[in-house]
Amino acid sequence: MKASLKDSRGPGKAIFHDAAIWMVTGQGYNRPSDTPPQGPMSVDTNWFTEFYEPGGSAFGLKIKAKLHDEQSAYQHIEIYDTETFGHLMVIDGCVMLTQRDNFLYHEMMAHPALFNHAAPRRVVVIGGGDCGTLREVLRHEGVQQALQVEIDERVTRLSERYFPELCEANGDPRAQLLFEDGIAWFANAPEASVDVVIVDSTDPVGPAEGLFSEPFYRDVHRVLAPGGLIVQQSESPLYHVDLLCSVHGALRRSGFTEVKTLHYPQPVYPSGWWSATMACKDGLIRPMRLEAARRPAFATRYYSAEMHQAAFVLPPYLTAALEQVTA
Ligand code: AG3
Repeated sequence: MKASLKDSRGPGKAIFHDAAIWMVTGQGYNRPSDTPPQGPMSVDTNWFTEFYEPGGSAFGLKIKAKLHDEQSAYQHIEIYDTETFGHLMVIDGCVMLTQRDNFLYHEMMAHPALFNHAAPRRVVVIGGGDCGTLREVLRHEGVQQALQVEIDERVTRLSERYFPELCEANGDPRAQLLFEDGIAWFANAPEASVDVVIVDSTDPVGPAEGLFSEPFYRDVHRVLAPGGLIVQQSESPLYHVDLLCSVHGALRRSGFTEVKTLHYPQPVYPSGWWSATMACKDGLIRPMRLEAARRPAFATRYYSAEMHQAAFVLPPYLTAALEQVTA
């Protein structure tokens, strides 16, 4: 099956409703094209809702206050305080993370790849400007260098202010924060110099689109050392099967020898169910380091060796779709 990354996606629009509710709608991935709401929002009537138009669904959070609103050089960033999910970061109308549930995503973006790799020492996170993935990576004692390459410094600066717990490891001497384009960074990085690459991006539109493409994957393949792994956030296993198939095909065509998708809940994203796709530079994805995964030297809330194993078990419809993918 051949699927285009651009299938049925178009610009969305921001709508003001009763001056209290901001809705973002779109034909595909949502992109606001209107002015964001101004001024304080009143308690009780305010909700932030991300409408996912192609799925005919939405997820909303009751808002206590809007804490920040800015147009950075790359995107529109908003921070809200919610009634029940703590702080919420929204980029271009799409929910990025909340304080309450980001552990699901961040633990599953970091720990499966790091426990599937034989000895991860050099890790690069692309995107991930909120630093939540970086924090999980740095929990692994064997990691010697963790580099985060985020295009938009403002995301990190706002995370330091509104999600300080995610940035608590940023001062770790093994951590390095670069603010530049991850695609360009990989194009220039030396061959065989990285063990694990984690792509913690926004949806595959706008600045992140190139992170779901073959030229980028070919560079990642070259930069990974033998035994190296890439893991990429790969959207909803319910809504984005075409994208998942496309990512599998593109990774295989770029030289990756085994590609596997894992899944986990993420209530604040479209459909509430999310995925990451992992691929290895050579050979097969090796089984996880079971003893280490069973007794990690750090606390986790969602990740466990059993959840890791379970996350790779796919429902039959998804297995069937991915089996159709030809490299
Ligand atoms: N990465 C964003 C995943 C995409 C969410 N999509 C959406 N809400 N439409 C999150 C960054 C967390 N480190």
